[in-house]
Amino acid sequence: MKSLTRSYETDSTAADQDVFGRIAHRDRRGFLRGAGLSALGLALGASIPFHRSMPSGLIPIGLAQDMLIEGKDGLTYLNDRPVNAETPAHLLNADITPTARHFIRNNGVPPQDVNADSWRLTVDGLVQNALDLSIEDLKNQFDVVTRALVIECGGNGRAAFNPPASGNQWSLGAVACSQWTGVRLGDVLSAAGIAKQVVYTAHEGADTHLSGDPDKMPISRGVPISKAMDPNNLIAFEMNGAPLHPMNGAPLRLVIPGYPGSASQKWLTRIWLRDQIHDGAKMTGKSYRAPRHPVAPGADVPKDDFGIIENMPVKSLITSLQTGAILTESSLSLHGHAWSGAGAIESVEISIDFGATWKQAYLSAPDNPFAWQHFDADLEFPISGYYEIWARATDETGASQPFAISWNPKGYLNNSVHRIAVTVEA
Ligand SMILES: Nc1nc2c(c(=O)[nH]1)N[C@H]1C(S)=C(S)[C@@H](COP(=O)(O)O)O[C@H]1N2
Ligand SMILES: [Mo]
Repeated sequence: MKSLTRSYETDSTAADQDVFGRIAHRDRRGFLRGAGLSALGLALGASIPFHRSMPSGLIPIGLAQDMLIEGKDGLTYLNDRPVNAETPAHLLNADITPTARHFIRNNGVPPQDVNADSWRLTVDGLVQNALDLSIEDLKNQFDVVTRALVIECGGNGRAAFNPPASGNQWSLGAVACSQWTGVRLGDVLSAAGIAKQVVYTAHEGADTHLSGDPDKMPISRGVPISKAMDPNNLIAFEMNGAPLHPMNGAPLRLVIPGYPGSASQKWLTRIWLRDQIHDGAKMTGKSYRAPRHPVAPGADVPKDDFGIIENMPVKSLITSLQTGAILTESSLSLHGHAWSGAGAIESVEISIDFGATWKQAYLSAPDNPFAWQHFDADLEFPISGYYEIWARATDETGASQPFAISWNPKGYLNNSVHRIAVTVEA
């Protein structure tokens, strides 16, 4: 937990909002009120009989160690301001990620007013007719579709970089495949009428900058117009059959699968069509950029060698057990998921002998493009001892997962082979 203590020391009201979002508030005397209280009770595993006496700015010790956000379960919190939390891989075993297990990656402070009835989305810039739509308008004027779509943060896997890269030290769990319901982004852009000069989209959300400066946005990214028109992109108002979770962009967000998660603007208020590559917050400098060619770990890469990250790489995740598992039988049924921003997964292979031999896993077809696919393998361990289970996916372009990390200065795109260590005591 990086700054829970610090933020409570400097501004406890803001800290409460960061921690609990809009679900809790302090009353005039500084006591915690509202739904946040039950979340707090939940976090501590009990109600708090003397909560009325709990002064403002006092960090409940039980919470500082295991901060919980209502509606989230089992996440590991990397930071509280902004909130960043990932899901341990072994808690991602479900084929559709439950909302409670969908990671949170915030760059700023989520908006307080997230009323779906009054929410507006503007589509403007180089369009024939600018649109100003309510969520009801979206539902009434466009096809409503449901798709299982992967969102993965560009920095997922950064914690394994050596030399380390600064930024959230994600291990493996800044990825999820929820079921999203919404309208196709391309349909809405077509309705606005795309001018022929358009090359890029620009996305804006209602969250605010950590500095409190209203003129600064925490993040505003875009995608090439050709990517924007992919029929798999959604403007989503539901996840897993319910309204979006407040931390995942309620009431409206983009879901642009295949690209880094940063393209999927949360709390979406505006899509602006531009005749140049968007230059909003975290579009410029080295944000979400990587060297166009492989570089040695620790290399100092000239600025001009960086390119904007587009498709996310092929990747697999073993989810049915975690490192440290002790197996009391010599056989094991393994389960996990595989995905790629470049297309469908063609195969997943498993090794239990440090890559000397590989066994094809059974691979499911995707529910729809950009849904993750699932693999199953029955493994047999010859004798008791220490084993590593390795998983390696290959996508339809022939791309596979490397053993070493494709090191880059900002710590993006780590898709090295997933390894789990187990001990067999059969
Ligand atoms: N408005 C807004 N949209 C945002 C962000 C943000 O901070 N603000 N973070 C982005 C990043 S970097 C990622 S990886 C995804 C994460 O989505 P999730 O928090 O729902 O998992 O949201 C993206 N959309
Ligand atoms: Mo991200």
